[in-house]
Amino acid sequence: MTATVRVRSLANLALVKYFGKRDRQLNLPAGPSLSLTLEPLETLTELRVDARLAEDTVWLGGKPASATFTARASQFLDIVRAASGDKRHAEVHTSNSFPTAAGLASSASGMAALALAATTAYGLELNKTELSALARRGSGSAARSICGGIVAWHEGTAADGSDSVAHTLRSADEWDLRVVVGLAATGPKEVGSTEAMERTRTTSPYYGDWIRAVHEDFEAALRAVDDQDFTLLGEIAERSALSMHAAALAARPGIAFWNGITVSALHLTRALRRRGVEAYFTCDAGPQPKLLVQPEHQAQASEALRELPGIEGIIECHLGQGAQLLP
Ligand code: 2P0
Repeated sequence: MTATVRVRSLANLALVKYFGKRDRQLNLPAGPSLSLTLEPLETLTELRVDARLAEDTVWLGGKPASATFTARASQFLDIVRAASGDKRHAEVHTSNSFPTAAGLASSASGMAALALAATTAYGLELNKTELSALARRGSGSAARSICGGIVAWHEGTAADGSDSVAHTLRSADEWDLRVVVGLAATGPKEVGSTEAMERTRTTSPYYGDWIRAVHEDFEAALRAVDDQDFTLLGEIAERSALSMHAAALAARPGIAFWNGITVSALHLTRALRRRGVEAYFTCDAGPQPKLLVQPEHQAQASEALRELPGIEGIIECHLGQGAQLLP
């Protein structure tokens, strides 16, 4: 039995979205993406390897995890076992400080935490780049949660995915960006993002245009981050989200992640801008609206979103660190 390894990892929010794969087996994206690693959306994971275990056992939020959740963790652990040559099973305890599988990137923080915990417990010494490539195998967006601050994930060109990795563009203390997350419904989503991406890739007439837009938006977002141009970054974030959802809506059958509250939040964001509160809307594979703001407008954006009918709560976020081992 090994000592217990403890890891803390944060979720991330994509401003230029990842939505479409060029390789499903290796989770290789069809385009680059750009994200913010967000405090306080955290996953805490504890893992120990134990020769007495006949199979991996996984606990989520203090309860035995579902068969699906356990199988996904176990498949990821198989990759780590194959790389380390250590065939023992593991006991994993993981918990999220925010709703699981509701479009709040719990798979990103969860798989990033599992990647760091498992490689440490199985004795693999990986640098951040290698860890990002490994985490990507568990969940594409997990490649980004290995890194802190403002993060770029390149789609890469290597067939084995070794260059499809994330890196930090700016650390958490270099540019103080804030995100207000609105909780519009906290149940699991109807269509998982993996399936939604694949259906969109194979059936949406807008998919090709979407991927072309991703490449353009990514290049423009890199310039915005370089220049700390908040207006440009915000405009790109809003249009990337709207384009992604447009492509998904046009899939057959169409995928509608939004609910009425999401639509109201988009209109609210634009009303805020007309009032001089510079907030930008984004949204992922679920109904939760997220508003990107600078510190001086956070209070007004938070108050407006909290008061929107149907919003059950808000989470105020700021940039945080990549996945880290805890003592
Ligand atoms: C993103 N999403 O860039 C996009 C925007 C959802 C919408 O990354 O299939 O859980 O495990 O690679 O990483 C969510 O997708 O999907 C996601 P898989 P993942 O944040």
